[in-house]
Amino acid sequence: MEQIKKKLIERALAKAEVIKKLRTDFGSVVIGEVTIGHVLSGMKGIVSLFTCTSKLDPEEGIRFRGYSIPELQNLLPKISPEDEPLPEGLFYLMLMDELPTMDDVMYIQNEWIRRSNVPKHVFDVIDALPPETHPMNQFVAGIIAMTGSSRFVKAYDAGVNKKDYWDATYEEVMDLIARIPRVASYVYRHAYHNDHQIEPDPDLDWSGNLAHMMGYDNEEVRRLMRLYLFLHADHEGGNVSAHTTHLVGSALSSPYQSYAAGMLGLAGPLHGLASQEVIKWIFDMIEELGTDNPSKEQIADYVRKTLSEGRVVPGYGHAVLRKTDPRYVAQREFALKYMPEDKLFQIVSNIYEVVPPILGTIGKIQNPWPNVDAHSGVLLLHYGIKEFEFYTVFFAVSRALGVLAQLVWDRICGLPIERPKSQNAAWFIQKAGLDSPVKF
Ligand code: HAX
Repeated sequence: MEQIKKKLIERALAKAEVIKKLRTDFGSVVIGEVTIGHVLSGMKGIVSLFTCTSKLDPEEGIRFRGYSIPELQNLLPKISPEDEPLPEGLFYLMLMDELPTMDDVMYIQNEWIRRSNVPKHVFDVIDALPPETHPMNQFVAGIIAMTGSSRFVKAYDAGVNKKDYWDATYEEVMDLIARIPRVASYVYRHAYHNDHQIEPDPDLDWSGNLAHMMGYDNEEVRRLMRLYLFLHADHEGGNVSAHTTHLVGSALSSPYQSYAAGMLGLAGPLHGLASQEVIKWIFDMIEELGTDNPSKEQIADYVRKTLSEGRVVPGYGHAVLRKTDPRYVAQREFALKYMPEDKLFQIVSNIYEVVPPILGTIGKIQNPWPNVDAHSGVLLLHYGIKEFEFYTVFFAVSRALGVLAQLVWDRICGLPIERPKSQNAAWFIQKAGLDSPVKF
């Protein structure tokens, strides 16, 4: 068994035993109270999932295996001191629960290069789709087209013992992550560059290769890619993409299937598609106002108009966070460093000043502050990646790191099929003691 797997399972088995003990010996310990409000407002706040890769604090934001974003910007290996952390290192941290050395990062990077070959029929599937098909749909089609090479399905069909599910899952997860940049960039070139594809460069890191295969060979774009793919990798277990990947995986669907399902959730406008919606909303505003230098008053009027039309202001609000998203802050710092004069960045900065006070006056909105999606698009645009419908694909590439590291842990811990109970309206009405004017 290769070294990383040996090390993983040696440490993980002891932890998995503790999780099993919690289930068997402490299963009756009460950890919360579920109300009708919880169920009918999207189950927010119910602790009902086990995730070990990261944890989200409403005030502080995300911590990956205990480390905040600024801490990891110092602690994770980088190509050079002024660069951004290599996402390979974040994956190692989430999987192994220890900070990687540069050697560890290089091991992961070389493994992903070794496994990165994508079967030709996957490209045929993407080619068969009209180029105007939304890039997220093309991307997921490409992922699903790879299920034929599922190592998990092969092992399951061969009758593998359930205690070894994690092994085939790990192998498939490593294949999948290795192949993802090739599929994503293929979609990009299919959708926007007349199918002129660019071969991978084996000397580049995972993020650098994505930029390269898309057609961007500038070192600053690579740096942005590293930041982007680091920041979007995980946001604990309850968000739609992570929860869906876990849920589908709990039926022992393959990692390809589980990840594809999760990414269809990411493709919704209240989740990862918000990154494209933000740019669309800004461009619509510029067009409607007839200026690319709108004043704060003009922006405020446009925000009020958006709200009066019963629409959301994209990039603002969050189901858990109650402060400015540290992922927004990290991207803002990047912009201040590399593109402070950028016109759209200045609009984004003005929106940041204008939107929270307006949303804050609407009592029902729990969090008026910007989330990760409020900033990502403007960085991509600055470097010429103007096809904003593609932005969620970047998010999907990054999100693979967290949800798939967690899937390996789900299998190590032997988590069972997920199956919460639902009830009909009559049950809730009876529980509430409500005298309903209509019969259910
Ligand atoms: N603009 C207008 N209204 C908003 C709003 C916003 N940015 N954020 C919340 N609201 C509204 C909700 O639509 C809801 O209205 P109703 O009661 O009429 O349904 C009300 O305020 C209460 O919502 P909430 O409890 O504060 O927020 P939720 O947990 O229900 O929703 C969302 C969280 C992120 C979906 C929400 O804030 C939103 O729609 N934001 C805009 C879209 C967005 O940026 N999504 C990306 C989120 C981050 C992410 O997952 N990235 O991938």
